[in-house]
Amino acid sequence: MKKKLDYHLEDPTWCNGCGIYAIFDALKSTAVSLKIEPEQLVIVTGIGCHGRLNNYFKAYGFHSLHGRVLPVATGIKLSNPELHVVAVSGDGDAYSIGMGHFIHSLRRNISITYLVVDNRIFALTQGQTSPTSRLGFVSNSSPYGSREYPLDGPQLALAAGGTYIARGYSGEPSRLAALIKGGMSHKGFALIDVLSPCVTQNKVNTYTWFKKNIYYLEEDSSFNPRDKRKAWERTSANGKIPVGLIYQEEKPSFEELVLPDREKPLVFNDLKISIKKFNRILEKFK
Ligand SMILES: Cc1ncc(C[n+]2csc(CCOP(=O)(O)OP(=O)(O)O)c2C)c(N)n1
Ligand code: SF4
Repeated sequence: MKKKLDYHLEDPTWCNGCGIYAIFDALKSTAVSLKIEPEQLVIVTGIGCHGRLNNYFKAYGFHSLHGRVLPVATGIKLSNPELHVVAVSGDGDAYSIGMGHFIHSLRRNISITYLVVDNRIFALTQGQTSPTSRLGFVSNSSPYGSREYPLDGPQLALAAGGTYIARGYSGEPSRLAALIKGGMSHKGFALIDVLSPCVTQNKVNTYTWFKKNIYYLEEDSSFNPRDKRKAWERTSANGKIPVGLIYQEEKPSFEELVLPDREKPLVFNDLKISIKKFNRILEKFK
């Protein structure tokens, strides 16, 4: 009898109502529908509330440094391209300290699924303005209202050569799961920026606010996610926020371009090292 796929490790402890629960569940249901065994999946997280996601998920996990999710995920993917690598960041982690890695991962088109938990605030550190907070947003770090214009992750991804660009909403878990599934099945870098209410620190961008301020691209027959110009228009327009698949194209992935030049990915190499030699190396680090 075939065993049931089970990714449950521990019950999460995010605040009741936190949008990250929906992302966690959507990732689990995607892994089930793609029939991914826990040992075939690696989840790399940054530092923030989102960073606890891999603590609760039965798969390989790497809780990395703030803003350094993508270099770690890149190393894992190149060492063993057979693994599914999912990277998870907050909007601070991805679009502030981790911005350089974000842009370079996009242009390289490495096959990593990148989930950005976009709650428009630095949540774990108790509520500071983030790169996606709106102009005038009042927080602990901007008590008189933010004087910085926000950035748009999907729009930046489009400009940087992204090949799968989507925006999800954690208030719509089944649509979110479909976007994650599309990203995990895509060859190349997949960004899913997820609008995700932080019910404790952000009292502006609530579920009610998002419901009023988003629309679904799949309900608009004039939109085609293969049309880059249309995708640019939608991500740069003022007004309601587009949710859904924004853009997709096919292009060779980084691992396809890089690995045929080497003998084999690292993980498949037989290290052929004797215990004696191994101990001699260890001695050097004492
Ligand atoms: C190098 C470094 N700088 C700053 C911090 C402090 N810090 C921890 S979490 C965090 C921001 C978290 O915000 P975000 O990435 O949006 O994640 P969230 O908590 O909202 O999920 C910061 C600045 C850190 N841990 N490491
Ligand atoms: S502080 Fe915000 S982001 Fe963090 S667990 Fe609570 S609701 Fe979620």
